[in-house]
Amino acid sequence: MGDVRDSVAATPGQTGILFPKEPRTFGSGGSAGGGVNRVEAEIVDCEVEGILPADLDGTFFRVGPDPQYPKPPQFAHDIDFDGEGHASMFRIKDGHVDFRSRFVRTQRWKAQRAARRSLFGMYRNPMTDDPSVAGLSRGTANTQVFFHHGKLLAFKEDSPPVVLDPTTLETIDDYYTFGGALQGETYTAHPKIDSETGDLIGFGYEAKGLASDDVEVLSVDPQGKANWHTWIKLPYACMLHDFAVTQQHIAFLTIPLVPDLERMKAGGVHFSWDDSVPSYLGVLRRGDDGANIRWFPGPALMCTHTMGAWSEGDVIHVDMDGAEVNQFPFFPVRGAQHADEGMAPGQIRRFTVDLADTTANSFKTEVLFPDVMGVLARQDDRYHTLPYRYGFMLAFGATGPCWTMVDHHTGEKSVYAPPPGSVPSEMCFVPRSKDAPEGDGYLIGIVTRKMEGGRSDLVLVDTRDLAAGPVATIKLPCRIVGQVHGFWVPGDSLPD
Ligand code: V55
Ligand code: FE
Repeated sequence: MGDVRDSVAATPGQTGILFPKEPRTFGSGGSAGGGVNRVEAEIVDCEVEGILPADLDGTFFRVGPDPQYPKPPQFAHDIDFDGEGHASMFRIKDGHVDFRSRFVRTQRWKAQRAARRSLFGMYRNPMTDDPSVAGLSRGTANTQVFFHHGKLLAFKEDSPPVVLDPTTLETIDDYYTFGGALQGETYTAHPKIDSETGDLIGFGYEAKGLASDDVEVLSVDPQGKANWHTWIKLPYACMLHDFAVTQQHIAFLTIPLVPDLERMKAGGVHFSWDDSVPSYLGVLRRGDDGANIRWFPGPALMCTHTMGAWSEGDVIHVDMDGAEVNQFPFFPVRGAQHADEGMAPGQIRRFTVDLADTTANSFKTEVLFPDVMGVLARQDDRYHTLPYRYGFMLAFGATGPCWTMVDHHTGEKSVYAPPPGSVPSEMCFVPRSKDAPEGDGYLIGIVTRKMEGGRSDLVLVDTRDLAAGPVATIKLPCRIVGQVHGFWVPGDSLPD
């Protein structure tokens, strides 16, 4: 056992638990910094300003990274994406809102809890781990949550899902493989639910080990039973954060962020930006053998999130947010220590391929709504796989960050811009009722009040009039844990 100062302190000379103050460090600023929360909270009957729709019944689940322990000094510059998953939920029913948050009890969280210190080194770099954790899952479950076949699944794209109790957020299974159907080591944070069949279609990349170019595809039915499984080879190993599913096809757009074993051996993060590779759009017919995937090259683009996707016969359309530069500059340029300079927000990009055109040798792409700059594209989740009309984005408007809704039919857009000093997180669409038309309902999400010590509110705005501002504001007495993504589950599919 080494000197305790080597293991807990990111600040030389510090002997206890203390996160470093320096910017761009893991947990920078600690308890005062905003990026560290660590409070597992419960509030029965939150304060509500305004009127919650009386028939609104469901739970808004969300998850994000929350550092459990500071890293030792040599890893103190690790990135935020490596924080332990901390899930939270707002149960809304009969005009009442109950809030709860819990760290996900991942294998990693439990090992660190027992040791009372950080044991996992840099982001997705097992070469930097404490030898005592060899063989444990590195997954943090910090990226997204989905509810399917009665299970609340928490995702991190480097590991299999973790199952949580949808009522209490207690961890039920820290390594869920869909009953053995998932054969590889990873599962995406962005599966899709087919609105027609209820199937959950997902994939894992780097599925056969660190830096592998193998992708596993798995579809399970509404009972969680596998109904399609296949393997795909990528043109090059890379980050595949999201994908697209239509009624006929699945599609992957490669991101030029590549797993970099040299960087990992040197104790760095998992990915480097490689500007020598193009992006490829790979399209595979659903149910087909992965060997039959067709790859179409095109300009290098970094597209992180799918807004919507559909097929018309042999033509597939995929809408994603993305930019022509590295949007994650904390992943440096390959062979260099420095990041790419251009930290540009994304635009909505439509990718189109006609599979009937046997001469097609590249994907077509165009920018939609050129004046909308943003990230974290979403849609009415009931329209995954189908032609769709409305998209949502966390956009950067004239007055700062805002929620923007775009109408692909009319070309119109509408905006909810919170007051100055208020920073919205990603939003989630809530249908007004089970059978409400597409896009008719509410946007729900956290707004952080910077002038009130980072206090958090959950805001509900009506999609019929976003500019009118919140219908209801669920007011919390404190800052709550941050998030990457959130997911709405209607009450009738939740246990009582
Ligand atoms: C993303 C987030 C991640 C990650 C990879 O938003 C990609 C994109 C929170 O962790 O590991
Ligand atoms: Fe994501």
